[in-house]
Amino acid sequence: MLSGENRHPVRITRRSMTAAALGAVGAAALAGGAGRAVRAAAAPRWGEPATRRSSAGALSVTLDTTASNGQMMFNGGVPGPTMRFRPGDTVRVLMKNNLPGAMTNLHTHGLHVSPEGSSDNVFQMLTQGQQFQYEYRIPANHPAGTYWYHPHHHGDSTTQVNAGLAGAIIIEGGLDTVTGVSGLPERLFILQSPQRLDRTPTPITVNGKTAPTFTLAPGATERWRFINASASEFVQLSVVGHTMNLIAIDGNALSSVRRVSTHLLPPGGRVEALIQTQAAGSYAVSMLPWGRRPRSQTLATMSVSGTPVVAKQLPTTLIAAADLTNATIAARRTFEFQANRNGIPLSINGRVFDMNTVDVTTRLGTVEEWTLRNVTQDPHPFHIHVNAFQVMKVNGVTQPVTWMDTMPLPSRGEVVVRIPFADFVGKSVFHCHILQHEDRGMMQMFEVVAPAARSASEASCAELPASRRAACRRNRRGSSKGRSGGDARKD
Ligand SMILES: [Cu+2]
Repeated sequence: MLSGENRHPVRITRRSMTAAALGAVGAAALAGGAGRAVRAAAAPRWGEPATRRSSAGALSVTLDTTASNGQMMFNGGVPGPTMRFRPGDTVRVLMKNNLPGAMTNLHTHGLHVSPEGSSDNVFQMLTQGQQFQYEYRIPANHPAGTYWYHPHHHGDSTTQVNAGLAGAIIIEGGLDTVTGVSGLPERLFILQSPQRLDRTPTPITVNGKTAPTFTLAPGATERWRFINASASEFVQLSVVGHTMNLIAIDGNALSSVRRVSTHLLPPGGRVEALIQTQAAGSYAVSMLPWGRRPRSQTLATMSVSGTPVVAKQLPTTLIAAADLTNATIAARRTFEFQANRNGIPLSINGRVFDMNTVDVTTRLGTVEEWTLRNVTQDPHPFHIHVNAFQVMKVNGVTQPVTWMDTMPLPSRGEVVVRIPFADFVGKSVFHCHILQHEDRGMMQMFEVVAPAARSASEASCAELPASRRAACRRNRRGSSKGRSGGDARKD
């Protein structure tokens, strides 16, 4: 399944990627640093991928993956089509693998759906020429918000995401009906970082374009959705001269608007912000230098011009979020994200990902508290499939109620999260969302089991003669601990 000859089947030449990534105007855009607008005449016009919207509770989409000129495409485009649907819908995606010599599959990043069968099952693989019918049953109470899809073939995720395979998912509802958000025009920024073989920085593209421009009237208000669909770039977002009024992080509405001047978007992360334009002028939507990364770039240029409009009242209160501060904690676990430990380049708790090993077993319907410790200099974005989590503490500091599915672990820092394992049993994964790290094994498998499964196991001890019951239970606890990850403790 992970044979070496299938690892890097598509040859991406420097020349082809340079052409694809830079285009005729890319060099000019690169020269324009953060905070400075690029020359409008040289920049491409704003554009967004086509949208496929559900109707009568169903959406059916075909995603045909192909490769040419060093790019990989869904249905011939980068990024792929945007899927829009509603809680309670059934979404069917017929995925076709026409990548030469490559295996692939599909992950619906952030969706709270079953990880089994034909749903968000990252263990499903499609060989070249194969097609597979995915079917996602979206729960009626699924949080509305911004999600995305991309291949998750372990060992090849970086190549395929870098080469262009990504697309947006928008679940309608939630904030769409909140006063101050309802009815606002939307703008979607799918950020991608096309790969070059020599690893020199390539410009981050927005919806497949390098530094596109758009025009808004002074005083206009828009709802912007950002998706960091790059394999490894941390994007310190900023809109020069403007406040970002954050309303949602990942697929989760905030309880109240957060007014910020920058927001760190890790690879895989999403954020929604209301932007109200200021006086006429040209403003960069920028990636600013962050941490040890000096890189900056104008992602897009907003031209504010024309007849001013009366600025709308921005909301303050949004949607109250669940708070697990007082939840009953079924288990506490610690995971260390490690580099160069015992000869292993990248690991979690000393292990590299093994397709045949369940590292963590959790029980359906419980909440666990995980301490995520980054003992390396590099930040690692923690992402867990199927279940979002509440961020409790960052480096010991208690956080306002915030739900995420992709969380940067600070350099040599520690994050405490609480994860409800609700609704779905089955095996899935958590990992670093720097996909190079994931491909090299900074990932673990977890399995959510139904309470009945554990009860049956425990009941088998009860059936034994009294003299052997205690030893049976000790043994079961021992084997359960050995297979349930790091240093699991039960409350
Ligand atoms: Cu990492």
